[in-house]
Amino acid sequence: MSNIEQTLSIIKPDAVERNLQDQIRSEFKNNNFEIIKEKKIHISKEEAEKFYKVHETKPFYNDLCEYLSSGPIVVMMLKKDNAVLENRKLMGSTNPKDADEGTLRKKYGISIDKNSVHGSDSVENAKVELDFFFKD
Ligand code: IDP
Ligand code: MG
Repeated sequence: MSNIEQTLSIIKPDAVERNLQDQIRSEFKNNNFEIIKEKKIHISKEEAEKFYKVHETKPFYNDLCEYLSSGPIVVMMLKKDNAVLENRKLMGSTNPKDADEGTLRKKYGISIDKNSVHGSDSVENAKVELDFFFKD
C-alpha cells in the first residue's frame, strides 16, 4: 500500500556556500523524490528562531539560529512514498561523524552544526515546516 507524503528539506548555508545544491538535488532525484517546490532564500535571525522554536531551551539554540540565517539556503518540498522517513534515512545522523556511508551528511556535512541538510522529523512537523516556507 502506498503512503505518499510530503516533507521539507533545507540545504543549509554551509552546503549552498560550497555550491552543492545541484549535487544534493540529484541525490533526491536519484532516490525517487519528486521536488514539488524549491526556492533559494536568505532568512533573518528572527525567522530562524521561529523555525527552530522547538530547540529554544537547547544550549546551541542561539548559534543554530545565527547559522541558519548566516547565508542563503535552498528550501524544497519533497514528495515520495514515506517521504519523511526516507529523507531522514538519506540524510543520515545529525552528527556527520556518526552518519552512515552514502548519506548526505556523511558525504557533505562538515560538523554537527554545519551538517548541510535539514529534514522534517515527522509528518506533523513536515506540515508545519512546509507551511512556514511555502504558505503563500
Ligand atoms: P536533526 O537536524 O538531525 O533533526 P536536531 O536534534 O533537530 O537534529 O537539531 C537541529 C540542528 O541543531 C541539527 O541539525 C544541528 O545542526 C544542530 N545541533 C543539534 N545538536 C547539536 C549540538 O549538540 N551542538 C551543536 N549543534 C547541534
Ligand atoms: Mg530536527
